[in-house]
Amino acid sequence: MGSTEDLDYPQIIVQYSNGFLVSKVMFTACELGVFDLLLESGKPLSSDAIAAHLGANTIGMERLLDACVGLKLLTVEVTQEGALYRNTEISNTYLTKSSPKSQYHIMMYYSNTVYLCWQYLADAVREGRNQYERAFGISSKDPFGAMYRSDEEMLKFMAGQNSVWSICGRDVLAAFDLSPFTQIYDLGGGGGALARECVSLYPNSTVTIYDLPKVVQVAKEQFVSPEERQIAFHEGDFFNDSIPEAELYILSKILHDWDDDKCKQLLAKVYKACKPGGGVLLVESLLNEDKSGPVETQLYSMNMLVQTEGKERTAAEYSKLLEAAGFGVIQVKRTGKLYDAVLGRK
Ligand code: ASE
Repeated sequence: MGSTEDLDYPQIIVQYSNGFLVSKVMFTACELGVFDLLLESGKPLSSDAIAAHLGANTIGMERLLDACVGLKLLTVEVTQEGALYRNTEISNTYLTKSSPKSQYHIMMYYSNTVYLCWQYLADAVREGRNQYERAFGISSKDPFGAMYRSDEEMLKFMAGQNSVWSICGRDVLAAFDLSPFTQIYDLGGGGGALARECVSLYPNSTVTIYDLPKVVQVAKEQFVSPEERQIAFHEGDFFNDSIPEAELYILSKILHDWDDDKCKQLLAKVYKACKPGGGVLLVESLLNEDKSGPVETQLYSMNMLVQTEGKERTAAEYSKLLEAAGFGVIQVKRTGKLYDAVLGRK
């Protein structure tokens, strides 16, 4: 590239046009287990060996591997026995299933669920609403009813959301000193990865994951072990059921699912339940005040349009919602990562 852009070959247009091809190559290599196999094998492998191990076609696999080399997700070394492929450090860390920082599950959710909704992005923009009816033939009235349309879908979503906290959880929880709060509720805490980060960072805290009964059931079965004594559960629907008293409520990627009215309704309930001196921590990806970026957040906001009833907001917009519910002394911390933190006090 460079400052003198060739107008007959506009880099930005080519790059953006190919963006979905790039995503799908990475998602597919993950899904087929390419990175897992190369990690486990401990030595570089030929495309034929990889294809044989993964039960894939040799021609297809060689092409996928070469594209991964182009994307710098693999490296290739040409030897007398032919080309041998190995993972990069980034692939070992983020693209293998077993890594503590694995992003595998969120990629599977993007590739197999989010991707299908994005087929109808133009319809979403025309209509201003999510696209579950077109994508899956199910009612879009209740977005979480649609997102949790099967146990399998719910599990994929929970695992996907969990993987984000393995790389961003610490930053959002360390944005403020939360050590004065020991009794914490994580509303919509799902698979519990953020709760786990919280009790590890604040050893005197207990975190109760408040979520729908079927979410809590799966969280107990698959994500949180009974040995994790500082993590508890509460089954309920936070719009329709009562919210117990606590010192701190975490709403992590909750408000972005809902319109302003629903957000105000929920925050008013949280304010009522909150102990005096307590607070609410919003964990969200913040838009710039003029909405000029960050581009990741703008794209997530498009995703909220196709998948939910919500949107990504600016710090001022979250502050207004908090103030409307009664919260004062609102502090905003941008982490420089995907998710930021906003703290309101009662
Ligand atoms: C939600 C978060 C997500 C609801 C639906 C979702 C994510 C994907 N689908 O609360 C994670 C954030 N990623 C994107 C692309 O928005």
